[in-house]
Amino acid sequence: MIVVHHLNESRSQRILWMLEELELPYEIKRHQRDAATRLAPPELKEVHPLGKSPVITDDGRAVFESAAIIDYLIRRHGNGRMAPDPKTPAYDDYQMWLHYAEGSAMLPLMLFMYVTRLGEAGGPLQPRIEGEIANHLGYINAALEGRAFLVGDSLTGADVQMSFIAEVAKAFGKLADYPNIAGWLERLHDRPAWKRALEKGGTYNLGR
Ligand SMILES: N[C@@H](CCC(=O)N[C@@H](CS)C(=O)NCC(=O)O)C(=O)O
Repeated sequence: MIVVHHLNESRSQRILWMLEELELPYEIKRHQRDAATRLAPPELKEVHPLGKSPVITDDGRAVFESAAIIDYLIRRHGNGRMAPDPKTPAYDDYQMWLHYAEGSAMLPLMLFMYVTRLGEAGGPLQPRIEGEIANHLGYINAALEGRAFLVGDSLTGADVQMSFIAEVAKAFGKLADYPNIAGWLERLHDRPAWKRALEKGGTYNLGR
């Protein structure tokens, strides 16, 4: 049985969504952020030493890091669904999106969150951070021009992985100039599997 270690209001929401899209049986083990620090509780380190979420267990081992989990679920349990054929250029695109989300696009958004907490002291860093956010959101917005999904004509793990970038950007009020991202996110939110995952995951207020 696949077990998802789900931290409230976190990246593990996209793993619940992924599992709902694949209609796989799974269990949720819930972990609660510390109300003051927003950090994960120490017991998550018993699942994997980093103590981060998402982490899943399956077949007696832990798999961590969102993109690796998405890739694992699709390869091991997808039966050909939600990823292009590995021999096609579409698969290369799919892999690039999987890596790009946390490898590049998330960084300026995280920096924005932390530097904003510094108040005035963080001011000198903000123009550079805003410039990078615009660079990444502009790129994603252009990639979605005239497209329903990031790769091909149907939902893939790339959309699931990249959705969190859009979630965070929206929570930080950064989507006004990026209508393709905003529309794509809205369509993802309309999917029955998304709604089921949200119901199972509980509160999902990002940006705090
Ligand atoms: N790049 C990792 C990030 C994992 C991560 O930082 N998760 C956050 C939740 S969104 C976390 O566990 N935060 C609590 C903490 O750091 O204690 C992934 O995508 O899995």
